[in-house]
Amino acid sequence: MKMIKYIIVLNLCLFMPITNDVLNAEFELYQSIPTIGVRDFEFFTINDEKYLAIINSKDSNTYNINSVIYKWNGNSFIEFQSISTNGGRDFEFFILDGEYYIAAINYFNDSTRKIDSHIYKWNGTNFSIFQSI
Ligand SMILES: [Ca+2]
Repeated sequence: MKMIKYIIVLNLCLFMPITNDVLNAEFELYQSIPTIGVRDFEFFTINDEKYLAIINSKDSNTYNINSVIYKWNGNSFIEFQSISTNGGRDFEFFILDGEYYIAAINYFNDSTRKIDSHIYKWNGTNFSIFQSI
Protein backbone atom coordinates (compact mmCIF):
# COMPACT_ATOMS: atom_id res chain seq x y z
CA MET A 1 0.00 0.00 0.00
CA LYS A 2 1.39 3.34 -1.04
CA MET A 3 1.45 5.95 1.70
CA ILE A 4 1.09 9.56 0.63
CA LYS A 5 2.49 12.15 2.97
CA TYR A 6 1.36 15.73 3.02
CA ILE A 7 3.01 18.84 4.34
CA ILE A 8 1.43 22.20 4.81
CA VAL A 9 3.71 25.17 5.11
CA LEU A 10 2.48 28.32 6.78
CA ASN A 11 3.72 31.23 4.74
CA LEU A 12 3.83 33.58 7.71
CA CYS A 13 5.53 31.62 10.46
CA LEU A 14 8.46 29.58 9.26
CA PHE A 15 10.68 28.83 12.17
CA MET A 16 13.16 26.71 10.29
CA PRO A 17 14.23 26.74 6.67
CA ILE A 18 12.69 23.95 4.62
CA THR A 19 15.35 23.03 2.12
CA ASN A 20 14.95 20.92 -0.98
CA ASP A 21 16.76 18.14 0.87
CA VAL A 22 14.09 18.15 3.56
CA LEU A 23 11.26 18.28 1.03
CA ASN A 24 12.75 15.54 -1.14
CA ALA A 25 13.52 13.31 1.81
CA GLU A 26 10.11 13.29 3.45
CA PHE A 27 7.51 15.26 1.50
CA GLU A 28 6.71 16.57 -1.93
CA LEU A 29 4.61 19.60 -2.72
CA TYR A 30 1.08 18.42 -3.35
CA GLN A 31 -1.10 21.52 -3.46
CA SER A 32 -0.68 25.26 -2.95
CA ILE A 33 -3.52 27.19 -1.35
CA PRO A 34 -3.76 31.01 -1.37
CA THR A 35 -3.49 32.56 2.08
CA ILE A 36 -3.37 36.10 3.45
CA GLY A 37 -1.28 36.49 6.61
CA VAL A 38 -2.33 32.97 7.59
CA ARG A 39 -2.26 32.04 11.28
CA ASP A 40 -3.70 28.55 11.52
CA PHE A 41 -4.63 25.46 9.54
CA GLU A 42 -7.29 23.26 11.20
CA PHE A 43 -7.97 19.83 9.73
CA PHE A 44 -11.14 17.96 10.70
CA THR A 45 -13.64 15.42 9.45
CA ILE A 46 -17.44 15.43 9.47
CA ASN A 47 -19.25 12.23 8.43
CA ASP A 48 -16.08 10.92 6.76
CA GLU A 49 -15.74 14.15 4.72
CA LYS A 50 -12.42 15.93 5.20
CA TYR A 51 -12.02 19.67 5.67
CA LEU A 52 -9.19 22.14 6.11
CA ALA A 53 -9.98 25.51 7.68
CA ILE A 54 -7.45 28.26 7.06
CA ILE A 55 -7.66 31.44 9.08
CA ASN A 56 -6.26 34.63 7.58
CA SER A 57 -5.21 37.59 9.73
CA LYS A 58 -4.79 40.65 7.49
CA ASP A 59 -3.95 41.88 4.05
CA SER A 60 -2.00 45.05 3.27
CA ASN A 61 -4.99 47.29 4.10
CA THR A 62 -7.21 45.69 6.72
CA TYR A 63 -7.66 43.02 9.34
CA ASN A 64 -11.29 42.54 8.21
CA ILE A 65 -10.88 39.78 5.66
CA ASN A 66 -12.43 36.40 5.01
CA SER A 67 -10.98 33.09 6.04
CA VAL A 68 -11.78 29.92 4.15
CA ILE A 69 -12.82 26.34 4.86
CA TYR A 70 -11.74 23.91 2.15
CA LYS A 71 -13.19 20.46 1.48
CA TRP A 72 -11.24 17.46 0.20
CA ASN A 73 -12.71 16.17 -3.10
CA GLY A 74 -10.56 13.07 -3.27
CA ASN A 75 -7.76 14.79 -5.13
CA SER A 76 -7.38 18.26 -3.66
CA PHE A 77 -8.87 20.75 -1.25
CA ILE A 78 -11.46 22.99 -2.90
CA GLU A 79 -13.06 26.12 -1.44
CA PHE A 80 -16.12 25.20 0.60
CA GLN A 81 -17.15 28.17 2.77
CA SER A 82 -15.88 31.67 3.54
CA ILE A 83 -15.99 32.94 7.10
CA SER A 84 -15.73 36.64 7.92
CA THR A 85 -12.84 37.23 10.34
CA ASN A 86 -11.18 40.21 11.98
CA GLY A 87 -7.47 39.64 12.37
CA GLY A 88 -8.16 35.92 12.61
CA ARG A 89 -5.80 34.00 14.88
CA ASP A 90 -7.10 30.47 15.15
CA PHE A 91 -9.77 28.07 13.96
CA GLU A 92 -10.62 25.42 16.51
CA PHE A 93 -12.87 22.50 15.57
CA PHE A 94 -14.62 20.51 18.28
CA ILE A 95 -17.47 18.07 18.81
CA LEU A 96 -19.92 18.63 21.64
CA ASP A 97 -22.78 16.22 22.35
CA GLY A 98 -22.45 14.82 18.84
CA GLU A 99 -22.70 18.25 17.19
CA TYR A 100 -19.86 19.79 15.16
CA TYR A 101 -18.54 23.28 15.86
CA ILE A 102 -15.73 25.47 14.70
CA ALA A 103 -14.58 28.55 16.59
CA ALA A 104 -13.06 31.48 14.72
CA ILE A 105 -10.87 33.45 17.08
CA ASN A 106 -10.57 37.13 16.18
CA TYR A 107 -7.87 39.53 17.33
CA PHE A 108 -8.28 43.00 15.84
CA ASN A 109 -10.75 44.85 13.57
CA ASP A 110 -8.63 47.81 12.45
CA SER A 111 -9.65 49.91 15.46
CA THR A 112 -9.83 47.76 18.60
CA ARG A 113 -8.77 44.42 20.05
CA LYS A 114 -11.92 44.35 22.17
CA ILE A 115 -13.97 42.35 19.68
CA ASP A 116 -16.03 39.19 19.63
CA SER A 117 -14.91 35.83 18.39
CA HIS A 118 -17.51 33.51 16.90
CA ILE A 119 -18.54 29.89 17.19
CA TYR A 120 -20.14 28.29 14.14
CA LYS A 121 -22.26 25.14 14.23
CA TRP A 122 -22.59 22.53 11.48
CA ASN A 123 -26.19 22.62 10.16
CA GLY A 124 -25.91 19.51 8.00
CA THR A 125 -24.78 21.44 4.95
CA ASN A 126 -22.29 24.04 6.17
CA PHE A 127 -21.44 26.14 9.22
CA SER A 128 -23.75 28.87 10.47
CA ILE A 129 -23.17 31.35 13.29
CA PHE A 130 -24.03 29.87 16.66
CA GLN A 131 -22.59 32.15 19.35
CA SER A 132 -20.44 35.23 19.72
CA ILE A 133 -18.12 35.49 22.67
CA1 LIG B 1 -6.41 25.54 15.63
